Amino acid sequence: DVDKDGALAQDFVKFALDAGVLRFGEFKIKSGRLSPYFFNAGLFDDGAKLMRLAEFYAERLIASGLAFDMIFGPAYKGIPLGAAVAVELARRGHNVPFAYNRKEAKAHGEGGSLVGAPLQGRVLIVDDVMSAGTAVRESIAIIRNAGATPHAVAIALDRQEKATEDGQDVAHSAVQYVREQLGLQVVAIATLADLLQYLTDGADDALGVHRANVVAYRARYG
Ligand code: OMP
Repeated sequence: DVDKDGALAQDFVKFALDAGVLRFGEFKIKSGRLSPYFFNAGLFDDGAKLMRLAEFYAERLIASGLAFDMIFGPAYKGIPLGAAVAVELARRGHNVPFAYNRKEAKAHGEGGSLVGAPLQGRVLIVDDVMSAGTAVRESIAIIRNAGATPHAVAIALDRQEKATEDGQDVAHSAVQYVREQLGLQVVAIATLADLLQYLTDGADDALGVHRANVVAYRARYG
């Protein structure tokens, strides 16, 4: 349902802007690109915001009809996201196992770098943002090494940017690469196109001034 998806995406963009999660300015992002906007999921920083965020992911996931066996939240930001989404899905009658990783392997106690349910079956990665696709490739490697199947990725924002390989921009988008080359489904609450739509339709003139910068950025890296 394209209309319903579009409405959800517009609600989400508004929510992220109101929460200060989505901001305009000049930001150097992980790939080295200089971006006129940044999405900082760490600023979903109270219970109500996390609950609402999880509702958006759950809504999208259920509407997509995606089937999966468990959730993996990659350290660090994917951990609270994956946990919140697992709770919200369970509340809606879809209880699935949840796991996450540590960045540093622990030598004592339970040991290892994976925590929670054993990684097995079709794994849904829950993360914040996809830009050039580096973070998701790391999660895919962790899941494969554990003998499970990386099946899909749920993200809040798809920045719709070109992927990089060895630091070089390549022709395909990161999401295209993940879908077509790696065979994973990608479910995003909102995309850069949704953000641009919001900036175009918005009554708020203060936001309108950012539109040109975002359009220029998309022309270069989109
Ligand atoms: P890629 O690994 O290039 O796909 O970038 C995704 C990661 O970059 C995210 O998991 C974040 O750690 C970080 N990021 C953001 O959080 N928000 C943004 O708007 C942009 C980035 C980024 O650095 O590309």
